[in-house]
Amino acid sequence: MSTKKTNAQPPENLTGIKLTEVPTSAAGVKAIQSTFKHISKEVGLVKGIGLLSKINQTDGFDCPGCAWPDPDAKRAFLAEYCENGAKAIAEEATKNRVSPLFFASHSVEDLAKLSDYEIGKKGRITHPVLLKPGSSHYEKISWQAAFDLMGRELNALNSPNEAIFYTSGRTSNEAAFLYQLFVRQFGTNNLPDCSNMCHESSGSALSETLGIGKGSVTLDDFNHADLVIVMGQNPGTNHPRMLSALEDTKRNGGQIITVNPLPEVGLMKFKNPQKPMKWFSGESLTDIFLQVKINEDVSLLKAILLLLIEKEQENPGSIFDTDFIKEKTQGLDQFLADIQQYNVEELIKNTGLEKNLVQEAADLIAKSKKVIVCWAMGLTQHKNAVDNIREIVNLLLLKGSIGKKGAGTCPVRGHSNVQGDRTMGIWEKPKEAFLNALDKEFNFNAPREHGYDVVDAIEAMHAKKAKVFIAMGGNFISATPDTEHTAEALRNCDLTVHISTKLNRSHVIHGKQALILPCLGRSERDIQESGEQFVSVENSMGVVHQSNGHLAPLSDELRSEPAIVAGIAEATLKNSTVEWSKLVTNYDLIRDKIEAIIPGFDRYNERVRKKGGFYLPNNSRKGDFTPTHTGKANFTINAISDVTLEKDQFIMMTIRTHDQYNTTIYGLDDRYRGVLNERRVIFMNAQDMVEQGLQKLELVDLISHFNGEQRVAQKFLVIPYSIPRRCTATYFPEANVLVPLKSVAHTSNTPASKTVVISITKRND
Ligand SMILES: Nc1nc2c(c(=O)[nH]1)N[C@H]1C(S)=C(S)[C@@H](COP(=O)(O)OP(=O)(O)OC[C@H]3O[C@@H](n4cnc5c(=O)[nH]c(N)nc54)[C@H](O)[C@@H]3O)O[C@H]1N2
Ligand SMILES: Nc1nc2c(c(=O)[nH]1)N[C@H]1C(S)=C(S)[C@@H](COP(=O)(O)OP(=O)(O)OC[C@H]3O[C@@H](n4cnc5c(=O)[nH]c(N)nc54)[C@H](O)[C@@H]3O)O[C@H]1N2
Ligand SMILES: [Mo]
Repeated sequence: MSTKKTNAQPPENLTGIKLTEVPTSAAGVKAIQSTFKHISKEVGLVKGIGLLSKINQTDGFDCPGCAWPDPDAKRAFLAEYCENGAKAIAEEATKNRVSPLFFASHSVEDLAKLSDYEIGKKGRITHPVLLKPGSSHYEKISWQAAFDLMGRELNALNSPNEAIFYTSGRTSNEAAFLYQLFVRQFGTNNLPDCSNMCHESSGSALSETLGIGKGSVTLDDFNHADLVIVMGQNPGTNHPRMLSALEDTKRNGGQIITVNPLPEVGLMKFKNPQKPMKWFSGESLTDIFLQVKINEDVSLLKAILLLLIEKEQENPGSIFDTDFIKEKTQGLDQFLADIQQYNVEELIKNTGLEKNLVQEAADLIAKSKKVIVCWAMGLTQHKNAVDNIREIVNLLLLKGSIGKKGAGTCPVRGHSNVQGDRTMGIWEKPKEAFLNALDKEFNFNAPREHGYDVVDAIEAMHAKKAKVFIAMGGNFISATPDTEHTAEALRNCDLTVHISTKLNRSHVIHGKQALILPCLGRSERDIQESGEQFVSVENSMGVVHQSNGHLAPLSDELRSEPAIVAGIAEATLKNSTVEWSKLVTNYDLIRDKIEAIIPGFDRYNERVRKKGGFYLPNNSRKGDFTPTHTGKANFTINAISDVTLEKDQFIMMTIRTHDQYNTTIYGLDDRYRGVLNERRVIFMNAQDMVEQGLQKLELVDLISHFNGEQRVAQKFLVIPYSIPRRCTATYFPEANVLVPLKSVAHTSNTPASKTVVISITKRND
């Protein structure tokens, strides 16, 4: 499964790189210029400004950019938007159209030759289209014919478990709830989602240790924290509005430690676009920057913990919250016994850091009473990702920093409703209580056997154990690892279906037959029989609120996601106990059903209409850990990285540029890292380059090594960068071909797309 190449990967053409100085601060004037450049190009200036004024306002729509929460009450005067939120909106509200005429003049094969950037720029899909068996072009199909085809194919399977139903995290609560209900009435739990590749490791670690798979903090906690530690996250690009919260922490006297192999510009200096008068203060957000080696966070945390334990032993009760530990936790003795076996010096050596810097960080943590730890993909996408997060919990438990103001866990979610989709039951391993409630309300027997997650779904399709693939949003081929292997898996299917807003690579890497069903985006009005509807979403901090589209739909043919699910369900299920069409006439009816089944949604329709929405219950926020398997918060024993590099091997992390939203490529620049007009680059330590005999902008191939297998990605340009020795970085999706499908995090099964072992070879051309 390796070097064979098809057109599943983006083409290997270079686009004309320009290198600039790495900027010294994020946001500011350049961000505003970039915002207006993207909206005027994609949407038009007047309509674009109208749109910006509605993002994240209480009467507006939820920004599809990320899951960072909005302030509970006070919202910025002009808008709660950021440069990258504006780009996300511009992408969705684009003037460009992919119509049946477009498909008539572009074959699937021709489209596959385009880069993801070029494919995305073709625009929004206007009509349902079908690719018939053996055909070269998609052609128009009626909605009913599309639903009937899906019903026929699904019912022809030997077992419901031969179908896979993927979800990406933009799907609203209402659509997600109907979707999982349909899938379970059809008879399977095959509900993989983007979360499997994202924060699954956080969910696994937090449920085990604290009894809830979600974070504990609210936005207001950032005003009260003594210390915020930001690990494995690049908020300047991926959650720009988080920088305002970090600014609040600093204004209130708190401090910030950043742990990252890269000095990400946004965390170093930030110019709040909402406060231009303050741009000249030039204050740095980060107080202590720990430039850790990739996947050495457990070593770092253990070193810090040992330094803290030493101090605590000198003066018991001075560093740790002994009352909290006694009352609320279990497992301390085993944890202490285990960690004492490690040697601080060796741990620090693993991290690549200077001891005095680690000591400085430990001293700051020692004196802080209220600590928040934030993290994202830099911690969740490694083989020992779950250990990373469990070790963070150990630290917070020792400090008594969970369940009180100004302290707690903050896994920063990606997609704007990825957390809500899970709450709605998009999960291949549903809880018994949830299934019981579904059975009772809808009078059927939901399947109990666990379904496939993303990695298992790919294996099942590859082994021809699954034959129909349906995706509610997302871009499966470009988001998943092992591109060529995954492409073979999709091509094995009898039918692939994508419910999408925009054209993407997954539409052209298809099964024997393929459907694209175009849906409304967040920014568009959703009119059903009873009138205009709103949907609801849950942000990273468990606030459920409404999202109202304001634009006229770009085509009369578009349907809402709930309406599409209802159409598929009616064409597929015989004698369903659910009144699918009726539920879609008025989304209040869907919300009533959600309220009947999922705890925390009482008076859903009333409370979601309140400005700013409502908080879902969260046991760890209240310091109640009774839902864990021991009834207490659990200390855990965690392993340090076991990756060993042979001579001439490097660790590679796959990260995002400032100009992309996952697989949607807004542009070819990574302004904050000084790379313009090129995505096929590899960042390397300058000394490593010397040792390898590589020059700046040298053209190389990358080869990944896993269990004796090799995978190759051709034509990358080497860029010297501030990154620890033996560590490298490339962008996804271009580097996904190198990520082995079977290289996953234990427990969460998340692809280890930030620990890829590679070697680098010069090209002769
Ligand atoms: N504009 C924009 N916004 C987005 C997205 C987008 O693509 N574009 N994607 C959304 C989604 S779905 C998600 S999940 C989030 C992703 O948000 P992030 O997690 O911030 O995204 P990545 O680019 O994957 O960045 C990972 C960061 O972790 C660091 N890192 C990598 N490996 C390690 C490690 O071993 N240890 C430590 N300490 N750090 C490490 C990298 O240097 C990088 O700074 O953003 C969401 N928001
Ligand atoms: N190597 C590597 N791989 C990774 C990652 C990484 O860091 N490194 N990150 C992983 C992470 S964190 C994630 S979350 C996944 C993302 O995986 P996905 O969620 O599958 O991918 P996206 O790129 O977010 O999906 C974009 C597509 O969604 C569709 N879309 C946009 N808005 C809507 C909408 O409102 N409704 C519907 N139905 N469709 C819509 C559009 O057609 C668009 O092309 O990728 C993962 N893959
Ligand atoms: Mo994500």
